[in-house]
Amino acid sequence: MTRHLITSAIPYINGIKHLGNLVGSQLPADLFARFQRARRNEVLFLCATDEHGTPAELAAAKAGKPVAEYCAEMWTLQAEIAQGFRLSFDHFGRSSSDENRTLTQHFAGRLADEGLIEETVETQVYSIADGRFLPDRYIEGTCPNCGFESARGDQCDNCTKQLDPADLINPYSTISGSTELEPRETKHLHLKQSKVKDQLDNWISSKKDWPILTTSIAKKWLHDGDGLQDRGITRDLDWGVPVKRGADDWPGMEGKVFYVWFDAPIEYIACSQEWVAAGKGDDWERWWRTDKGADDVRYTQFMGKDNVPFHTLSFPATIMGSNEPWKLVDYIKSFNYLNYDGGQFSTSRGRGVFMDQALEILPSDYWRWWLLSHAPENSDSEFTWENFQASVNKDLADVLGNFVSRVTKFTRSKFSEEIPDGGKNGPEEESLIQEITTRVRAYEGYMEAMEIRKSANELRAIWVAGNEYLQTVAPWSTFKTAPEQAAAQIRLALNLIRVYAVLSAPFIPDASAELMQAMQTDNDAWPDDVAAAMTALPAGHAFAVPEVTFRKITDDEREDWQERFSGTRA
Ligand code: B3M
Ligand code: ZN
Repeated sequence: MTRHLITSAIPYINGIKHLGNLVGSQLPADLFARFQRARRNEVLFLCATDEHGTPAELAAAKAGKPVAEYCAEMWTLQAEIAQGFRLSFDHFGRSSSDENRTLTQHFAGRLADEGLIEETVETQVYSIADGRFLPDRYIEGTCPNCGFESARGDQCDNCTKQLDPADLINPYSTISGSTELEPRETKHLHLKQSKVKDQLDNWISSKKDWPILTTSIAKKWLHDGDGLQDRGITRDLDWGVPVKRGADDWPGMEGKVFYVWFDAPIEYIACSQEWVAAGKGDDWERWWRTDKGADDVRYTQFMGKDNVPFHTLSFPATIMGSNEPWKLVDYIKSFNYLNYDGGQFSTSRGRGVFMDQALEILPSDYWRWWLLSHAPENSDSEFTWENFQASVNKDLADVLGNFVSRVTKFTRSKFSEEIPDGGKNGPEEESLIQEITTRVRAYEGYMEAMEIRKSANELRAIWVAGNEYLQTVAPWSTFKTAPEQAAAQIRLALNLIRVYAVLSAPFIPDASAELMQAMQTDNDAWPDDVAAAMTALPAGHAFAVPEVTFRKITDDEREDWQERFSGTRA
């Protein structure tokens, strides 16, 4: 049994995420967690909200609420929507937790003790109109790297380069729009990432199996231009983790907070402490401390490509620099972007389908299937309503749904609502078992490797094999001349429904649960031996004909939704 620690990038608290966000981190992480649990491995799957920094402050100001109150409300909302999508986190934490505050201050203290923190008096952009400094998202301008016109002060959304507000060309305040900005001096802490550069470089070079998307981004920021830059890890903001050196005050840093990207990844660890505090687990150290057994843990992170620099460089620099036995990530699965109907999903412009809206129009399985089977792994991919309708109608309704419905209804009409006895497997049955065995082994391999599209393709092929078998042996015809043989065919097909439920559960958990219920079994054992799995439900075992497992999306609905989601969200 392997122990899997799995984290998804923690979504910013400011508002509800769109489907592009979902498919880039939380959803594939959930797929992997569910698969590992199904294989009977021990899993700790964590996610949280990222509550600090300018995104939270700006959104709270816009909502006219105190930021703490805004965050508490949005956490509840995000947790509900995550539940709606059946994201099976063992804990959904908050980066504003006491645990994260203490741990973040602890790391800063350790880094300072190791000589990796430099106190600098630096020049920051001050807005005269707003009467304050403008860190990160409080300032926008043209990206010096790619020319994108609304690059934020901390990162360019277009080319992913990490930026400093002072780098921006034609900068303006996002609070007031004012361009009346001036440089002013302020004291800050810098993390001397350059001192751990070689260690980071060796570590990343040793990860031969990582996706190219992950390593290429990491190597780029390690070696391009001036190489790895030291990073400012504090901000002139009110909201965030107060700057302290462990439990001690940090002279000269009063009234400042840590940069959101310093404390956010530390929340992965703090979240496991919150999980214990919530009474859901009793030992977080065996997941995170290599001196407490975490050497055996396999740690996988899921994230969109824009988050890769922080997870391959900044956070590992914190961990390595602390010189304490913390677990480092073993594998980083990163994603390209999902586009929306000829353009980009955009939170700021409200463009695309957002998680709450998606659940209002269709059950989560429909979205899970489409998003995962079209995950932007090797390149950006695009959501179109035509494609969504076609995939759902074909894969879910025509292939899987139709198989289940034909088999169960035929059995009920010609036999009874029990698995029929008599007959035995012939060459057609043996060849189906062989094909499914080959495909299940391939499916396991892809799932283990987090090759999501390939996994979905293989699962679809497993569903198709059942349909083709049914078409070939045609039990409805066999029944007329050789009812015993029809009984054997049907017994196999009914057992296949249970196998489908088990294999499909990581992708479509609700439908799988319905199928298990229809087959009146809680035997969710993985088909390690497919031939044996095909006899798990014996003759005489009762079942029920399930309600329509998947319905089709009509052309009218498609047109209606396309129209409804073409503009910007109110
Ligand atoms: N909140 C960015 C994002 O939601 C950021 C991820 C933090 S992961 C530690 O894409
Ligand atoms: Zn750029």
